[in-house]
Amino acid sequence: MIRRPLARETSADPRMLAEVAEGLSSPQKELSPKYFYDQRGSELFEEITRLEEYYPTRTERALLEGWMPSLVRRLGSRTLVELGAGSAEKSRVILDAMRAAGTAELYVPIDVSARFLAQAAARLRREYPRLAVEPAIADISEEFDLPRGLARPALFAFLGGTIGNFYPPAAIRLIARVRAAMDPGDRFLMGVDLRKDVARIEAAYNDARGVTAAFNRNMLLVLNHELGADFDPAAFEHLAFYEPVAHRIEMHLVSRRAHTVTIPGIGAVRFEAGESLRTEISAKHDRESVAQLFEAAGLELEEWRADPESLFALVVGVRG
Ligand code: AVJ
Repeated sequence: MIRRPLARETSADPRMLAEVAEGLSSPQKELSPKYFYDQRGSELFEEITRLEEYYPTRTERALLEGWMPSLVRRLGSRTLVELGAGSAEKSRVILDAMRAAGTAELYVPIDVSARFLAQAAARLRREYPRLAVEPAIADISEEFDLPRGLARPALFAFLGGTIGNFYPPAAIRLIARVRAAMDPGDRFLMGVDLRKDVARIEAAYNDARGVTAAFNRNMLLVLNHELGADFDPAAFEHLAFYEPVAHRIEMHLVSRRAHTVTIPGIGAVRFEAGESLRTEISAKHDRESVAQLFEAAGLELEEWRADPESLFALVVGVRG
């Protein structure tokens, strides 16, 4: 009898398969943090944002609420283009400010998850009946096209501190891609998590309830589901630590014992006892490091707003 392959063996995204194969064949095994975010992973991240230890989301939100009304009025922003929009929760703070200023015309949320985007767009169209909502599906960690023909001036936004997930060359490429889509009157608004007391940062990635640990292990379930891999999440321990030279949090999954994982299309992947798989970097910044990133991408750091404790900052860049 001819055995038909399981659907999941043939439906694996070939680019994901190639990227995972490469990441797992490196001496330091590594996978992209974009693989955290399936339905469950997005829910776990939402839960993280509400944790006592995880200060970035609420700090950024307060900064947006305090600053967007005056910033958007001054800029006269008619379009908001948001990279990695997700559920578009904090986008509302900016859209409300644009509406109050009487300039809100177009919102372009960009995200990988078509479902998330469609849901968010439908909700926003109901809430902002006079706003055009034109979602764009794109993986911002790859080459992607930014929309043209926007109502000007436009505000491009990349919030949450997610720029920290990119190694510097990729971060610069991403910002340079935004810069190439900007007119001289446009602005780039970015959220960055700041360098601070290491214990405070490490606590944000090692919460007492273990939500971040579950979020970290969820990546293995994503690989099982998407690629038909046979990862046992219980065979890995959550590890998150601050790396002070590169100024970043690193999240790893550490194999508790020597074992082998099988991934269709890749084969057997061996893990030694204590061997780690890096799942995320989250770089922390200061004014100087942001200015450097911007300059390398052809932008000038125009404005900087941090909270009173200097936990998190919103920065604005303009074409240099
Ligand atoms: C959404 C990428 C900004 O790096 O802090 C939260 C993701 N990882 N807890 C971050 C995350 C672990 C988060 N970003």
